[in-house]
Amino acid sequence: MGGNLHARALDLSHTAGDYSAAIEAGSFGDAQRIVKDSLAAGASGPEILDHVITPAMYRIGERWERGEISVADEHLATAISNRVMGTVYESLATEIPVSKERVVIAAVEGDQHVMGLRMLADVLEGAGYETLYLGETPLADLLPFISTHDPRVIALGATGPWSTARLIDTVRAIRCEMPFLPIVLGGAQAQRLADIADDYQIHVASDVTTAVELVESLIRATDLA
Ligand code: B12
Repeated sequence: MGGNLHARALDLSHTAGDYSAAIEAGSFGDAQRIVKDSLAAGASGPEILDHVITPAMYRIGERWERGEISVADEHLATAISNRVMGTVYESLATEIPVSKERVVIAAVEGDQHVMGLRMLADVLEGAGYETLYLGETPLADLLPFISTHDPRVIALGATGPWSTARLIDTVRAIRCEMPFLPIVLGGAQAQRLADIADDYQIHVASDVTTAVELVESLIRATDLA
């Protein structure tokens, strides 16, 4: 078992390398084929999202920061990954539904990094949840939206360092109006809030695989309360 897991991790790191090369070369066809092959070889959709597409996108960011690729190259790689996620979604949607509960998913105002949130929406949707995925949303609009749609969980994303204060404001605003609504946070800035998680009763997830388990356990805990 341990050996299999090790082999799988090794395979996925090779796959991530190949996938990086494909999106850096701007080839949707190659990127799509690599992901299809990996799914056919037994990788799960969430594994592809967390361990293939995500690290490849981080590499795009590093290369852009070093001036090795242009903004246009980054946009192309992002667009390819968004298209490939459609293929991953098809594999997720075949899994047996575990819940029909509603989850609202949004990026905080001023943060356009939404790919991780879309991954979360896809994986939850594939597991049978009803997801309302908004992308980046002004706080003034998010609060009434949550009140109207009454989700079981709200998931918020924040990536850029400029978003930390906004993330805290958003959490405070939600807590003020909805003291018991479970809040799940993700993205690079969310990790920085882990030490104040207890104060605001928030839950921080590092990737979509753990986020789905977290959402499930939060809903179960609310049902028991
Ligand atoms: C693509 C990209 C963009 C795109 C985003 C398009 C889109 N539709 O998302 C665009 C072009 C808009 C963009 C703009 C900018 N970007 Co940008 N961008 C990136 C890049 C290359 C990839 C982002 C991405 O999609 N990653 C893949 C996703 C899947 O990873 P992830 O978000 O971490 O998600 C995973 C987990 O964190 C988790 N997760 C994520 N969110 C959530 C939420 C919940 C609730 C849960 C449970 C889990 C979860 O699940 C995912 C799977 O494991 C990153 C590099 C990087 N390191 O990420 C830079 C990066 C984030 N950008 C950066 C910068 C500087 C900018 C700009 C300021 C550039 C500029 N000068 O204009 C602007 C800011 C725009 C704004 N106001 O937000 C910097 C941030 C610097 C820093 N110190 O952190 C980075 C790190 C690049 C770099 N290396 O310098 N960017």
